[in-house]
Amino acid sequence: MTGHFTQADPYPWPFDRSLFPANTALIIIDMQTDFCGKGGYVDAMGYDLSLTRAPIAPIGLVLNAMRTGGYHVIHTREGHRPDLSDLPANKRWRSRQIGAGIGDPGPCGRILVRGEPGWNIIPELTPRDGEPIIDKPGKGSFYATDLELILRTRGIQNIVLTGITTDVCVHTTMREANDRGFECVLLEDCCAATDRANHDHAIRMIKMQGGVFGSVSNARHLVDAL
Ligand code: C5J
Repeated sequence: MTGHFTQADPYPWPFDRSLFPANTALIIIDMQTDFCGKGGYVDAMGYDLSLTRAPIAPIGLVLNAMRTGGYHVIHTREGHRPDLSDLPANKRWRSRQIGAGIGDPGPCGRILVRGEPGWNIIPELTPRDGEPIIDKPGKGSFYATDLELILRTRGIQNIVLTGITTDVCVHTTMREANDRGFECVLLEDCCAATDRANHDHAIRMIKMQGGVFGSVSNARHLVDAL
């Protein structure tokens, strides 16, 4: 086999074996205190933080390798304006049903509000100068953001997806990217859900139909390929 690619399932990725720094971006989704830190949104909902913290170290390995190799690195943060003008009423209502009202005060400040301590990206994965940070009000990283403009302007075709949560923001972003013609791989040990079975099912969904949303790999395979 020739070209540049990583081992992945159900097909070696990317499909055209064009894995190069200029056309490939690592996207790290929502590695914020609200999703994996004590006192944040996920903690307030009562979910197991050890699940959403598990990808921190593997993402760190991939981030280091991709920075060293000169690949594009992009971070995202889920959060809302302090006046909550971009927070749909149903999203707020649902979050309050589970005791973690978005916009309400908590141990890490107002939950999922821009500028609050809980909204920050965790120190282990702090963005570097020059790495774009996409602030998004929704689950997908394309909706109501300039992510697509940044990717197209930079000539990026291949996207390596990491972050939390596998079944919500990562999956939504992968689907949005796939529909726009981007070639995606999800690194399974660099993602996690608030429920292990949901993570596993989300991975399984990607692999259907010959890779309906792309392919699935892991940190070791990707780092070996770079
Ligand atoms: C969720 C996310 N799960 N980052 N957000 O509400 O996946």
